[in-house]
Amino acid sequence: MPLETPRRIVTELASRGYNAEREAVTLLAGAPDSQRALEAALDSVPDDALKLSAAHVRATLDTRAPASDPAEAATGTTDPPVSTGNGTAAPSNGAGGAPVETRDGRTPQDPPPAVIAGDITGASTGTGEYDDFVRVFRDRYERLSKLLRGRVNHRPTTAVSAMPGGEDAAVIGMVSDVRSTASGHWLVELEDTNGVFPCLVMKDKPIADLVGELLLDEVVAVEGALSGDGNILFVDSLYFPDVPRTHRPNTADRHVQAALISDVHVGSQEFMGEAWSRFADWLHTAEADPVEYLLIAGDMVEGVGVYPNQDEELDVVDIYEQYERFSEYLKEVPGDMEIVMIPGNHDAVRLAEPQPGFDEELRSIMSAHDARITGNPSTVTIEGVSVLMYHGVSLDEVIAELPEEKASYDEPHLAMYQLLKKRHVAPQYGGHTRLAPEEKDYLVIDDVPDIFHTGHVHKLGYGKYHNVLAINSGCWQSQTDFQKSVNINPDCAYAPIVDLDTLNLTIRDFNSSF
Ligand code: D5M
Ligand code: FE
Ligand code: ZN
Repeated sequence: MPLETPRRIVTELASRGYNAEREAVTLLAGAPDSQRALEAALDSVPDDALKLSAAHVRATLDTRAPASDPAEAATGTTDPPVSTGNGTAAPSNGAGGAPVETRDGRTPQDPPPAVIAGDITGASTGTGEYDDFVRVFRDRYERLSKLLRGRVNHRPTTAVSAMPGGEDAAVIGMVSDVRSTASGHWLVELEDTNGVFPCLVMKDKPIADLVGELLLDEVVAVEGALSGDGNILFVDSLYFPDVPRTHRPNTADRHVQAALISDVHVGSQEFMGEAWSRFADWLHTAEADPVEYLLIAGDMVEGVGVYPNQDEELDVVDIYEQYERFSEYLKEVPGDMEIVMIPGNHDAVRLAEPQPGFDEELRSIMSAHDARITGNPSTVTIEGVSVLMYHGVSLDEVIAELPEEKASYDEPHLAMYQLLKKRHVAPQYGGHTRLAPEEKDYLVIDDVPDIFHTGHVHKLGYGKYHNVLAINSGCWQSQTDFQKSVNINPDCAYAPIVDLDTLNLTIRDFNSSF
C-alpha cells in the first residue's frame, strides 16, 4: 500500500512530539517490525530531543538483520531503488555507524544554513512619530532615486522651478498625486526632498498607458520639456527603477530543490489538514529527496480577529493553540529539511510592515523543527540563490489600483512584476498596507533577487520578469464564506517546487490521494 508505513510512522512520531529526519523514517519503515523499532528508537532518544535522527534509529536497529527493502518500503513504488542516500544506501553504506556530527550539531547531509538579509527582527527602532515617517520616506527616495540617476539628467524640483520656460528638464520624485485634467490628460505630481513639481502626460502619448501603472508614493523619473511659463513639465519619457533586462540569476551548483508555500491557515475550519499530510508524506518519498528546503511566506495560522466575523469560521479559537497545532503539522515534514518562515497578516506579530519574526513565546511553540524564523520581508539565500520572501498584503492594493490586464487575482504574478518594477514590495502607503517607520525603508528592493516569493492572495501564479522567477504560492485553506461572497476561488494545496540549479518550476498538486 503506497506510503502507508512511512505515513503511520510520521504521524505516530508527530503525535508523540517528535519530528523525524527522512532517513530515520526510511530506516524504521524498512525494519522487520517497524513498531518495535520505533519504540526502541524513541527509548534511546535523550529526553530533551525533539528530532529523531537516522543516527538514533541506526543505533537501535540491528543492522545485521536483513531489512526487506527500505527504499521500496519508503516510497511504496516498485521502481528500481535508486541509491539516493536515504534508502538502501544508508544501512549498507560501508561507512558504518552514525554520521559524523559537526560542532554545531549538523550532520554532513544537512543542507547548508540559509543566509538571511533585510530582517527587521530585533532591530525595530521606530516610535511611529512624524519624524520617523519623514526619515523612512527620505530613505526610500534616496535609495530608489539612486537606481534612476543613471538614466536621466535630473535636477531638484526647486532648481527646475527656477528654470526658464521651454527648456528640457528631468525630475526624479515620489508620486504624490495622479489626476486627470478636464481634457483627459494626466497630471502627475512628483515630490523630492525639496518640493513638488507638476508633470503633464498627454493622453495621446504612448507613455500615457504607463500612468495606469503608477501608485502613490512610488519613485519614478520623468523627462520632457517645460511649458512656456516654466510651471509644468510636459513628459516625454517615464522611467521606473526596475530590474535590468540583463539580470542574470544565480543558480545552485548541485541538483537541489526548494518547496515554496504560504497561507497554511491552521486553526481555520477550512484548513486542509489531509492535503497538508499528503504533501508532508510526499516529502518523505525518494522522489522528494532533492527537496531540502521549505519556505513558508506567512499566514501559518488563521489567527483571531483578523477580519470581521472571522471567529465564526475558527476551528481553534486560541491563538497559542493554533500555533501548537501548526507545530504538530510542521513535525510531519522531514526533520532534515531546512525551513524558513516569515509572518503574514494572520500571524501574531505586529501588522505594520516590515513585520518582525515571531517572538520568543511563539518560537518556543514552533521549536521542534528548528525552523529559521525571520521578518516579513526578508531575503533568504539558499545554495547561492537569493529568494525575496514577502507575504504580499500590498498585492491586494496593486490589484485594486491597476487595470485588470496589468494585475489581477487570476494572474497574481503580474502584480509581483509591478513590485519588482517599482523595486519596492509595498509602494503605496495608507491603504491595506500599513507601514511601521523604521531607521530605513526595509521594503525597498535594493538587490534584485533570483526568486521572488509571495502569498496572501491565495492564488497560484508564476512567471519570469526580466529573468527573476516570481511565484505566488496559493494556500492550504479552502474557500471561506468571505471569499465565496466576493467570488475569490482560492488555489489550494499546490506546492511549487523550484530546481535551484536551473530555476525550473514544477507544481505539485496535493488535492487528492496519489
Ligand atoms: O487573505 C486572502 C485574500 O482574501 C486576500 O486577497 C485578501 C482577501 N480577504 C480575505 N478575507 C477578507 C476580508 N474579510 N476582507 C477583505 N479582504 C479579505 P488572507 O489575509 O490571507 O486571509
Ligand atoms: Fe492568507
Ligand atoms: Zn494574508
